[in-house]
Amino acid sequence: MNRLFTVLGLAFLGLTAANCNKDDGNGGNQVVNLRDRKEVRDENAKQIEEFLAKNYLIIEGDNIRFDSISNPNKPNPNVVPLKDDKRIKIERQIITSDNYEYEAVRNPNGTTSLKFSKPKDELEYTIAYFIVPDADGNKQEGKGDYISTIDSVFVKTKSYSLKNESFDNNGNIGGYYSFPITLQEFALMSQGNYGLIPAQLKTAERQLLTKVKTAPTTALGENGIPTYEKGSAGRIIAFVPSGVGYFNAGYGSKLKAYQPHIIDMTLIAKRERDHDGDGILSKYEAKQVIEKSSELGRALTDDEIRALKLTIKDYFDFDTDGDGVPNFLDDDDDGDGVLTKTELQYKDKNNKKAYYQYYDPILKTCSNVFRYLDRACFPDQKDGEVIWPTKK
Ligand SMILES: [Ca+2]
Ligand SMILES: [Ca+2]
Ligand SMILES: [Ca+2]
Repeated sequence: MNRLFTVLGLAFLGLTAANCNKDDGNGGNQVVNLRDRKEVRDENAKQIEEFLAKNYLIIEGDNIRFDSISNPNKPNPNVVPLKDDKRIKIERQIITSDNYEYEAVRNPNGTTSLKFSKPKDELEYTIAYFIVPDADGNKQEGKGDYISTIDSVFVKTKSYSLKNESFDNNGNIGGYYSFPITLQEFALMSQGNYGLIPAQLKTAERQLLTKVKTAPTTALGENGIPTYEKGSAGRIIAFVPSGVGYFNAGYGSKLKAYQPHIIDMTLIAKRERDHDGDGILSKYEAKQVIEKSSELGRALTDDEIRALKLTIKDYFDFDTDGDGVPNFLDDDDDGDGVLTKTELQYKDKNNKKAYYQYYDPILKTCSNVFRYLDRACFPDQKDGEVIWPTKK
């Protein structure tokens, strides 16, 4: 039986961690009573459509903003509402919340694992968005790579209320965001090193980032600031209902509770993760990816993974041993007590430790299932050597 951490310090950590996943806004204002999510969603949908009909887009080089048609700061008779603006194409994407929350649980063997629970909000939300054009009218889709929903990202953000008031931005440089926390980050946090834990974007924000690509190359300039060719990073503006944004928390004095927000995001770079440190990149630890790779006998390319249209739910749903910890966060995927990393390991011809790739047919040691996913496939140990059974 797993039991919850009872050590006071660690319980506090768990709380802090869970709070990171919630709609806590951190604007410092009072969190108001919860309203019905569906009612708020429908109200927000109307507010966003109204915004698109009553506001217009101002492009001044890199500076993109909106203003009200009926009450503009600088009256201009030639403006068209956002919904009719030919310079952009407003598209819509239906999403559901991917706010998985976690708690730390102690295993019988004294180790700690993270138990995740499904998002409580299962409503579908429609997100209006557009890819931001540059000064020449070209869509800034990004010239680098698409991201997987579980990659960490380096993004420049600016957030606005529907009154066109900016309430948050992360500066000229951008910031590093990650979801969910990796086991290594969790360990750091448990030691009190919060400074090294990346921030999280709101659920709608991180899902919408999959619409654009990173800059093709980024270099670290002075002071560790990533530099990239102007216009080469993907840039997207999304209109976010509060249910998949700040919800009842709002943000500071400018974003009231239950109000939608607008986010302008520039996707600069991504970082692929191995959340559980088992030697398999998280992007591969989804059922559909493993199955296809098993069939082809090779790793899937990023394009092939993208074609599978995986959401973060697909990653959370893949739990081979059914212990509540998805494979991408589980360092022993089949729960046989042998770490996945050990199951991938072999000695090369120089007697050095080496690792098979996750799709290597040689890992079908006992059956047609890779041995790190087959609980019945268990090695012997002889004189400190791991000895695998031979296929029947
Ligand atoms: Ca992994
Ligand atoms: Ca794993
Ligand atoms: Ca195992």
